[in-house]
Amino acid sequence: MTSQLSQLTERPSWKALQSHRSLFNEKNLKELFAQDQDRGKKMSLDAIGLFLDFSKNRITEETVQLLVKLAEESGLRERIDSMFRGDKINISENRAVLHVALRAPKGEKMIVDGEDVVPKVHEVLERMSCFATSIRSGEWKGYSGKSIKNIINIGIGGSDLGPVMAYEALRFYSKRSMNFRFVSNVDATDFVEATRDLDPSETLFIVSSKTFGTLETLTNAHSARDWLLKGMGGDSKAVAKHFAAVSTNATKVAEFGIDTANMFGFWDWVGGRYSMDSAIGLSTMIAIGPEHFNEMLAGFHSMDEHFRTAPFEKNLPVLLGLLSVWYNNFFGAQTVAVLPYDQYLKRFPAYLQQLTMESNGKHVTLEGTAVSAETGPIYWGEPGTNGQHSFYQLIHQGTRLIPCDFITFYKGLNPLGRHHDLLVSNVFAQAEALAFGKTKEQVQAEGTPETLIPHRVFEGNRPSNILLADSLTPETLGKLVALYEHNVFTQGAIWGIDSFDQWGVELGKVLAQKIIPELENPIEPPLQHDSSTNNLISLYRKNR
Ligand code: G6Q
Repeated sequence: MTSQLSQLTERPSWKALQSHRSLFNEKNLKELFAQDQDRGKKMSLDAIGLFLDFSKNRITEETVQLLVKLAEESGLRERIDSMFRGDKINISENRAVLHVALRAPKGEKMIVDGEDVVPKVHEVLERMSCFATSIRSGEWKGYSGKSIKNIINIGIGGSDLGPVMAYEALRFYSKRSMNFRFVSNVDATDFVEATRDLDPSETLFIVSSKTFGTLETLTNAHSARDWLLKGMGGDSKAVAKHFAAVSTNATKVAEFGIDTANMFGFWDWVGGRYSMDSAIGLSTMIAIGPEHFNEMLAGFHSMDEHFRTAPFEKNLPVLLGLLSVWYNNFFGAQTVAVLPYDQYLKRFPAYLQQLTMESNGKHVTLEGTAVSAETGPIYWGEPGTNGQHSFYQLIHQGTRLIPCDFITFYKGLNPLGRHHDLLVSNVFAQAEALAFGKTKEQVQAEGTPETLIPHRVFEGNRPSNILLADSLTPETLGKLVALYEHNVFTQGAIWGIDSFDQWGVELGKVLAQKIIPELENPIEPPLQHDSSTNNLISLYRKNR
């Protein structure tokens, strides 16, 4: 399918967009708004309980039409259908990409290699549900007969960022009598700080690793076992009551000594960074309970259905993806800031960093040839209003173009005096300031001394999207995550890359395996790296 496509930059819509782009050298957002009094309402979209105002973008209706045409000429429709059909669209790993099956309701069919995978998904969900319920109710006892109060998820990358983000995002719904912690880094500090005040007899570790072969996770899991056994009198039978595993690799789980009755599986068609709604979400389910977890899955599913069925010009993830392509490829913007105005979403930008950059940080097309345009923009952000007092300066008055996604809610989960109105007023004010700025004349009229005027001018014309939802529920979180998953998919489809592999993380891993014995060897090893690496290894050996 993709091989029949012409090269990206040769597509008629790409060329049309290139010439259309020059319109925005003359017209800024202020003028575009002046031209059409209804622009704010017209350029917004209300779908499945999310409201997107995309009017403050450097676009006209024609831009949207051309971008949609680009999506069509890039085969986006076919790629969406292909993903939902279970085709092996992760070509470099020869795998289907079917995270959408993780949230398919019972009875729906999704086929991988001729097999309907939905029943398997629900079987695992039911087992997770029973396990989570027995932990939450106190029925599950640790080895010394005490109930579990502390859950520690050990995992890294896709087996960590989703669970941490979801726990923080849904903390409002979590069982407050329990503690939830997350250990990912191979730096011992992570493990030591997470466990220092905990009683092993009340602690359950969930070792989350798709492969069960990841250096960081296995190192932390071994330290966890040592810590547990030390605290429980050294009886290795304690492991069965204090360890669960989430993995695709039962053999390795058993080798580690975890009872496979406490193992929850998933499948190779779930990418790590697309797995927070699989068994990798076990800590989330224990925190918020199976019912809320199911609501989250329903949220994911409604976004999947919207993505699969809505026409591109009314499709939230498609629109967001196309806007990213627009700035990335036609304005040279290198980043996208994601700015959630909700403290519970404080780890959402970190989660999105992996989702977006591991997916679309690619330099070759599906055919293995160099991509003809820039790919994956850098995603970053912090929750509002904190960012306003640090890096927003650069967004408002710096020399770079940084499109922003603001996310906020009509209702805060912790109503307290005027807080929520103040919070939301800041979202609207920031987007307004970015778009319309402040002219020299306005600054002058304020009586500003002549020499300070240039410093106080805001050029404006800085684009942003505003996403609004009712409140941060599990269902809304599911919708938001799926929104960005499919946004990433859309961008990847335009560039014609494999958004589902991650070969870029391999080289460093391999080199570290060579360096580990060179650091640990009691006898000075012969070093055959470059002169910098050799010197650093020698220095470390001398000074550690
Ligand atoms: C995600 C990546 C990566 C992965 C981690 C952990 O898409 O594949 O971040 O999740 O390397 O891998 P394991 O779950 O196999 O330990």
